Amino acid sequence: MKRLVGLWLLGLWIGLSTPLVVQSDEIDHVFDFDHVTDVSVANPLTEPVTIIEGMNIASGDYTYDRDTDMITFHQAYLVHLVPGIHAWNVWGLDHYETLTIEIIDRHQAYRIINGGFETGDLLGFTALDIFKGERTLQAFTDRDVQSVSDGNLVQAVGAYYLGLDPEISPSLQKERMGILRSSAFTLGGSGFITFRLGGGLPSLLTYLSVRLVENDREVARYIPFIDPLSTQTPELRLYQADLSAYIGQRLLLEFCDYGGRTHDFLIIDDIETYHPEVPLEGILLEDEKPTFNAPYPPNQVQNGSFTQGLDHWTEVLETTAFHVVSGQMRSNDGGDSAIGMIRSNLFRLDGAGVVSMKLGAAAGERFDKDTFVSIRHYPSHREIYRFANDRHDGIEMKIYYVDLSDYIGETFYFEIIDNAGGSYDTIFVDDIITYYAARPFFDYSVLAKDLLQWRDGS
Ligand SMILES: [Ca+2]
Ligand SMILES: [Ca+2]
Ligand SMILES: [Ca+2]
Repeated sequence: MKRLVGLWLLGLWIGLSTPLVVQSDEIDHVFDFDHVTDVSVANPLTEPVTIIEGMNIASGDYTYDRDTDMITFHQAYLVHLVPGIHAWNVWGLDHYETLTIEIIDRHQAYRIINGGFETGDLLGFTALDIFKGERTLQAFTDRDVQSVSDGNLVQAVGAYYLGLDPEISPSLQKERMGILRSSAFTLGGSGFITFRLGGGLPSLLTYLSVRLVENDREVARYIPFIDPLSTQTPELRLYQADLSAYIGQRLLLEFCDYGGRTHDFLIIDDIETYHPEVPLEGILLEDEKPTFNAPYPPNQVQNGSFTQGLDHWTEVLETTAFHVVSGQMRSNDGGDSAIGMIRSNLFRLDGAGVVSMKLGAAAGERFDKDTFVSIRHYPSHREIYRFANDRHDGIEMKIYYVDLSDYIGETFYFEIIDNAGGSYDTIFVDDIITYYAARPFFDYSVLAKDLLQWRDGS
C-alpha cells in the first residue's frame, strides 16, 4: 500500500523540479556536494533495468551493471541537482519502481562545483584553448590535477590540487596557455570569496577574472602576489576578495594563463565562493582590472602614431620597456631584455570597422607567443584578436589589417606585449589607424592572422 501511495505521489510530481517529500527511512542513498562521488544503488526491480526517468536524467547520466544489478548515478549529473530528496522511476519491461537520493544541502547554488579539485580531475570546470587551438598547449588539463601526497605542496587542502602535469617538461608546463572556467554560482552570504593561488613571477598574463554570467562583463581581476623565490617550488597562498557589490548576481570565475614563459603559470586549490561571514583568513586582493578615464571613446585611438610620445598609453608593469624612438613605439627601452605591456586608451569601432597598424618584430614560432598585439573588448575585457609579426624582414615595418566589421559600435583597446628578454625579443609599433570611413583596399597577404582559436578544450 505504501508503495502505491508513493507511485501516486510520484505521478503528481513527475516533471516538476520541486523535491519530492519522502520519509527519511525511504531514502535509498545520499549525495554530498562536498565529497563528490558517483552514487550506486541496488536495482529496486526484480528484473533488469531498461530505462530511468525523472529529474532530467539522460542515458549518459547513469550506468546499469547487469552483472551486479547495480545502478550508478554519475557524479557529473548529481553535482547539478538542487538540495532535497529526489525520486526517479526505474523501469523494467512494463512497470517501474521509485528510487530516491537525498542531495545534502551544502549551499550549492552559491558555490562552484569541485572547487578543491577533490574529484582528482577538472569535473565542473571548462578548459578553453587560447593559442591557435593547439591541444598540447592547453595549460589546464585533468593531468595537471595532482595528488597532494605526490608532491611537497603542503599548502594544498584535501587530497588534490590543480598543479602542473609532471609528465611534460618544465618549459612546456609554463609555455602552455588557457582559460579555466568554473561553473556558475549566485553570489551569496558576505559576498567574499577565497581561493588558493600560486605561480611564477608577478605576471599580468596570469590572473583570476570574475565575470557576470548575464553579459560576460569582467567585474574584477585578481593578480596573486608572488614571491620571486617561490618559482622553483610553487607555493599556494590563501587569498580573499570582496565582491559584495555583486551579491545576488550570477558569476563565474576564469583562471587565465595568456603567457608562454617560465613565469607564466597558475596553480590553484580550495576555491570557496560562499562565506556566510567575512572570512578571517586570506590576503585581501584588490581588483586590478584595467580602468580607463575616457567616458566617450573616440573612433580613432588617441596618439596612434606616437607623435605625442607615450601620451594616452599606459605601461602596465612597473618596468619601463616602452619608449618612442624615430616616431615608433618600441619595447626595447633598456635593450631586448626589457619585458612589459602597454595599453592604449579606448576607441569605438566605427566606419568600415577595419583597423590597421605597422609592426616590426622577429617572426616565427615562440616569438608569436612572446611579442604580440592583443585587441580587447570593453567592458568584457575579452581578448578578441591576437596577432604577431609574420612578415617583418627586420628592416622595414609592415602594415597589418584587422577586419572587425562584425563589432561596429563596440568599444576596444590595444595591449602591446613583450613578454621575453632574449635577443630579438622586442616589438615595434607605429601608425595605428582605427577609423576608416570607407573600407580600405587590402588583400589576404596583409591581413593580420588571428592567433586565437577559442575552443572548449575539455
Ligand atoms: Ca584540494
Ligand atoms: Ca603559461
Ligand atoms: Ca623584450
